[in-house]
Order: sequence, then C-alpha cells, then structure tokens
Amino acid sequence: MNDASLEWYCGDRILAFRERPRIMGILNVTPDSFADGGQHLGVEQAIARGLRMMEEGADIVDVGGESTRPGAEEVAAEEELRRVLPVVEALAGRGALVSIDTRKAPVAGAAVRAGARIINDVTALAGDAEMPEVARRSGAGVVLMHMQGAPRTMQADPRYTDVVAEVAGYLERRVRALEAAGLERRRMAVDPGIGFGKTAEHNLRLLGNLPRLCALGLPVVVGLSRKSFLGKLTGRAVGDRVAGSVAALAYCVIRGAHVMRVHDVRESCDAVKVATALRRAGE
Ligand code: HH2
Repeated sequence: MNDASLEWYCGDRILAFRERPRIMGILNVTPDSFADGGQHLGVEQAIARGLRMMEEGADIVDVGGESTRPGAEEVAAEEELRRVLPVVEALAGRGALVSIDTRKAPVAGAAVRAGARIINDVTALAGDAEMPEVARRSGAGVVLMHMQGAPRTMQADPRYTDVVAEVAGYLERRVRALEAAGLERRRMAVDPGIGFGKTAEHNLRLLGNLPRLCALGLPVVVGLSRKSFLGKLTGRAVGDRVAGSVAALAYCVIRGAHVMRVHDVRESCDAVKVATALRRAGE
C-alpha cells in the first residue's frame, strides 16, 4: 500500500495522507441521532462544539441535519437546511474544512455555497437525481458510501453472498458512473458504510478486509464510532463505547484507512498518532 501520493481534492483544499490518516468529527444538529441526538441542537452550541473539535485536532467537521440511524424518518429539505446552514457558515468562516452529511441535492448545494467543501452522501450520490450535477458543479470533495436498502428498513434482514466483494464492487461501479458523469476521480473518497444494511458479522468482515477497499486507489473513509456492532462485542450501551471505538479505529489505521469519522475527537487523535507510529515502525 502506498499512500505517499494519495490526495483528496475538496474545493480549494487538498488533503494528503502522507503524514497520517485524518479525523472527521461528527457534528449532528439533529434531535434523534443514535449516539448524540439532541445534545447539540442549538445553533450556538453546535458551533461551539465544532470549534472545540477543531481545537482537539479534527481535520474535518461533518455537519448533519438528518439522522440516518436504523429506523429514522426522513426530514424535509427546508428543515434540514434550517438546522445546518448557520452552523456550516460559521465553522467554514472560522477556517474549518466542513463536510455536509446529506442525501439531498438542495441541501448539499446550499451548504457548499455557505462554505462546505465536502459532500458526504450515504447514498453515494445515487439517492437524489440532481446530486451528481450539484457535486460536479460545486468542485467539492465527495464521500461515496455503501448502503443496502434505506435507513428505515435496512437492518431488517441484510444479506450478502460475499459482503467484501459486493461492497467493493458497488463502490467501484459508483466511481466509474460518476466519472462518466463528469466528476473528477481525485475528488472522490469511498466508505464501506458500517451499520448501513449490515449485521455485526458483515461489519467485522468489512473492517477486517480494509486493504480490499484501499485497493480501489481512493481515500477510504470509515465511520464506526459508537456503532451497535461495538455494543454487541463489548456489551456496552451507546454512550459507553469510546474504548471499543478507539480500539477499532487503531486497527483500521494500521490496516490503511485514510479518514476516520468519530464522535470522540480528542481520544481518536491520540489513537491515530500511536497507531500511525506503530504502523510505520513495522514497515
Ligand atoms: N454514519 C452515520 C452517518 N453518516 N457518513 C459516512 N460517510 N459514513 C458513516 O459511517 C456514517 C455517515 C451514522 O452515524 P451518526 O451520524 O453518528 O448518527 P445519525 O445518522 O443517527 O445522525
């Protein structure tokens, strides 16, 4: 694996991975997210939390206004915009590299105009017909995530013959389709979508086979923070999964992940430093 020349073009910024993987802090401006719903509801509090994440070492702040947890209901675009726009604008204005976590083209477009430089779409730009064109015109970086089904029903009975091959194959097809639609490859990152239409066993197989995803030659984003497979392994409730999250993060870093999407920025930054040093020492 050679990350020396891998770069991710996000608007007018370029993220390199030569030194270390990057941390994406999760900033949910939602009343119902699975791990932190309602904690950051107010705009002022959300902005303060985002600024603290930057101080703690986050490279990216991922702002979301719609929960995609299993069973979540959809939110109207107007409401999503009302939640996220002031937060995006304030954090981008303070120099943050902001990503907007949305599946809706109007939300992505407005967020980019307000200063976001990454569009993080759990449908890999396939959920809204306008999204590829909005992404292309914006020049933003994009995260293409794999999901089986839709959030409301995705955990009902997820099935795969070979989860690693199917997820990698899907992401590869999305990359090619979007390239054909005019999106530059250097703006794309891929994500296996931990917990999105996957059992705990599927999640473990994907994380245990990260090099297969890295072989796509694009930055690999992983969002595993506090997710339910960690609860299954440790017996811990969602608020008590920091140690499990950090352990899994360190493993992913050693196995080649490029961007880790996390709730606990401070702990995760420490883990990235330690895991990166150990990985280097073994090369
Ligand atoms: N997971 C969640 C949301 N967005 N985006 C990417 N790229 N990868 C992920 O794994 C991912 C994601 C779900 O987690 P969270 O934001 O904490 O909760 P909720 O969707 O309930 O807001």
